[in-house]
Amino acid sequence: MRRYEAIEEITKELKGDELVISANGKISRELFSIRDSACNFYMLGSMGLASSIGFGLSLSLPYKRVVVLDGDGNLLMNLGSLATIGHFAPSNLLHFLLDNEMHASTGGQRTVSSKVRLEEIARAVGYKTVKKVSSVQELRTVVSEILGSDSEREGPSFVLAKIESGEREVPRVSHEPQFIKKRFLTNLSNFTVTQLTTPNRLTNDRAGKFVVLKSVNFHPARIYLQRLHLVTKLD
Ligand SMILES: Cc1ncc(C[n+]2csc(CCOP(=O)(O)OP(=O)(O)O)c2C)c(N)n1
Ligand SMILES: [Mg+2]
Repeated sequence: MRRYEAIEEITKELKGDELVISANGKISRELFSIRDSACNFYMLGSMGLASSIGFGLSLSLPYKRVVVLDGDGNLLMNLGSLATIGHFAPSNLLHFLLDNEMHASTGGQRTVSSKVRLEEIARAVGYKTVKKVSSVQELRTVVSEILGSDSEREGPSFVLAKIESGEREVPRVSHEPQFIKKRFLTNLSNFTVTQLTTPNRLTNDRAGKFVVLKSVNFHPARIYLQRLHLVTKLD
């Protein structure tokens, strides 16, 4: 299974409103070429941070599914993020690791993931569902189990997909970083505003999310602070 096929398989199962945070390099490029969307947040340059950003989003937006498309080089650069995710264990976070045991995007320099059992680390730190797959068929089964509409699996989930080397010629992400951020945040605000049931605290057009969260029984002050933090981080 190649990276492109793995991303195709994962995105096929998405309903369309999940937030997808993709690691930098070819992972983002291939996602962009398979399915560009306002729900995608592409890392451009900032290696290692897809899991941290996905984690922050999953905590701040517990009613949203957050999908992280990570690479072995990316995850190894920010391994502490696994422990943080395992500890806080957001049930709406799905973490896919596209593991080709190398930094393929920059020429194939080896990483240590051929020896280091990253799925065992994920299990040890507290991910609730951990799977390892190495074929398209296996990935398809696991993806429908954890992403499918009748899925009752509790996250965070970690799926390590072993992939072969081999690149498709895909264009670079042609959006500017500012555009990616703005489109992503605007889409989130639109989504939450349409989901409002009791807009009692809607003080300005950026306040939508904590109103929604209040209506699903999360402490509004806590969520509001997390949300401000998120906006600050992305600004
Ligand atoms: C701090 C930092 N170091 C190096 C790079 C260059 N770089 C971009 S993508 C990448 C490799 C990513 O590897 P991996 O996550 O395994 O994804 P793959 O390319 O194998 O799909 C590297 C080294 C960078 N962007 N930032
Ligand atoms: Mg890699």
